[in-house]
Amino acid sequence: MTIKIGIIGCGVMGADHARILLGGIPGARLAAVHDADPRRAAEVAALATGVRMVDSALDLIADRDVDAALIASPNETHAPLTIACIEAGKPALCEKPLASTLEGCRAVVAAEMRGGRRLVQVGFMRRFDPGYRAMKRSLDEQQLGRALFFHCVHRNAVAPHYITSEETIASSAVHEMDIARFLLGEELAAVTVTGARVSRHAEARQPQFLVMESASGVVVTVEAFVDARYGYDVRAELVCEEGTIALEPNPPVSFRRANRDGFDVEADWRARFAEAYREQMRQWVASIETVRPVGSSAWDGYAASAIAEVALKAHAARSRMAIDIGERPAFYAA
Ligand code: ISE
Repeated sequence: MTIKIGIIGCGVMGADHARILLGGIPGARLAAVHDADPRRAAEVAALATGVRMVDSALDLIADRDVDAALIASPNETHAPLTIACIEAGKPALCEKPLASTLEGCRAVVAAEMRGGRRLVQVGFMRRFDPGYRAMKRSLDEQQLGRALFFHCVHRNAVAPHYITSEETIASSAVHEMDIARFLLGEELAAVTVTGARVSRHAEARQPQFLVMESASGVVVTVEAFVDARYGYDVRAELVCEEGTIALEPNPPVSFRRANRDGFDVEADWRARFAEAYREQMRQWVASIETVRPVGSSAWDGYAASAIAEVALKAHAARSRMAIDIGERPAFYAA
């Protein structure tokens, strides 16, 4: 059986997802696309034959020739479109964030539970990155003993002007909130946020430093900086009782030229996480066939946004804040 996928939103991420699908994902085919700007939709539709353009997002979800939807439209549309997929009984892979407000996240969770079927995956792609997965394996198998610290660096080289100090937390550091919950297999219980002085290259936003504490006492640190001038840079090191495990930079080749030895880095995250995005798509498609959900659930999407919201309060109040996202419903049991 071939799953016919419709993509809503043909901007940077939607177009990237389309290319991944067209590059060959077993059991799936790109069937339809929609974008509020028809020119962008046309550009993506033209990447292959047999990809239809559909006039509205809701029509795409209702389309009899679309089995599942990938939502990569603006953040404010994520919750209503994901709920429309749930009501149509169709699986949805929604880009992060699950919703632009916490109420929106809760509404998606409530709609999915009402429907009685897990249909939603949130696009926190790092859960499919080979490096993070190796860390997870070593933790789960207790190869290095229990975790003590999880140190993270998240530097973006390019960021549009609307990425403020707050967005640095809500849009960038939110990835570390999700991956920390995933790796540690437990909730985050408190957060403190300190801003560094602003970079001379971006005077309107402060680089942020977050210290989060897990329920069992692991300390998670995150440097979130959107104006690194040298390329996209994500690092992570897990410090355990009997050893450490760290992400290696992922390009498998290094160059020697002009008396220097090293590797190239890209300006944004798509190249760094290319394998994770591909694997996310592959496993999402496979999960539709097997009816076994993978990746971040709607509950995880809600959890990441709820933690980010507390971090924003801690940032404003300049004090440590407790995090309480509530009890995970049995419906979302791992
Ligand atoms: C995007 O989801 C990422 O993966 C980046 O690392 C992040 O910093 C950016 O703000 C996101 O939109």
